[in-house]
Amino acid sequence: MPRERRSRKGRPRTAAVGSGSSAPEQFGERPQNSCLCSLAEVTDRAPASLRFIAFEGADGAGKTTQARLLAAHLRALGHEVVEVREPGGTQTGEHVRTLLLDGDAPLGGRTEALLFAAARAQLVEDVIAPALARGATVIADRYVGSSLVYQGVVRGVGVEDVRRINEVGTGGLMPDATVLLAVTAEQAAARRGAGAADRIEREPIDFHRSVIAAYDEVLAAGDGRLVRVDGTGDSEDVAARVREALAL
Ligand code: T5A
Repeated sequence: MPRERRSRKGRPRTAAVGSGSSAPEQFGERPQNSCLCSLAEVTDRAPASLRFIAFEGADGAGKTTQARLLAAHLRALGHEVVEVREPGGTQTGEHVRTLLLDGDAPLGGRTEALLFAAARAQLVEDVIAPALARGATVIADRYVGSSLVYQGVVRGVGVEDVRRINEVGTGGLMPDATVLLAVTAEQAAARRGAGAADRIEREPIDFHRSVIAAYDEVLAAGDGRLVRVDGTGDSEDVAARVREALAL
């Protein structure tokens, strides 16, 4: 199926989701198994407390699609929903996105980490924190988990350093739930197709395999409340799994 990359990625996404969000120390640890698990297995909080939800996964895992489907579901239930995507979502963030993904200038791993965190800091200040403060629900297409995985592990900057940078950038604001869409690197590449690829999407397949392996390690270690959902199959089937896993 042909992809509409420009329309999908070309606009800042800050449409109006319901507010609670949590500092990292509030999160419980995920069980040690790596099978699909429901939120009920990792938290005793009621679904009503899910005000900040992040989608994570490989490039092409289906995050954007699922973020939109979940936002539509919550809006149909009467919630105000704010969708954000990273990097970007603010004027400054979109400039940083261009530098990170479309530029030709060499970028080291630490530079990448700092730039992603800078874009995120602006997004938290301008969009996410105000939305949560007024009671909206925020659905993020990538958040801190992406930096921990891509820069912390795969680029070799170190998870703890990247975590510290992001604690400064976000003021410790972390999602109530992080949905990890599980697909293989080959499935994600097939979904991305042969269209225009950004600087990171052009990395070889081994890079994307490392990303997937790192997600399992890093997010399972307790960075946010993790819900791992099978991302394969039809988008509507995946959306139903996401809602079931979040009890929404
Ligand atoms: N990055 C980002 C970092 O290194 N550190 C960070 O801190 C952050 C925030 C962002 C890049 O920056 C990196 C990671 C990324 O490389 P991006 O383009 O904004 O780049 O983000 P991607 O995650 O790469 O976005 P993609 O759009 O490529 O992937 P998605 O959002 O996972 O997938 P989606 O929903 O756009 O779907 C991709 C295609 O598959 C189809 C869709 O229609 C679309 O064509 N599709 C399906 N097809 C079949 N079955 C399904 N179930 C499908 N779901 C979607």
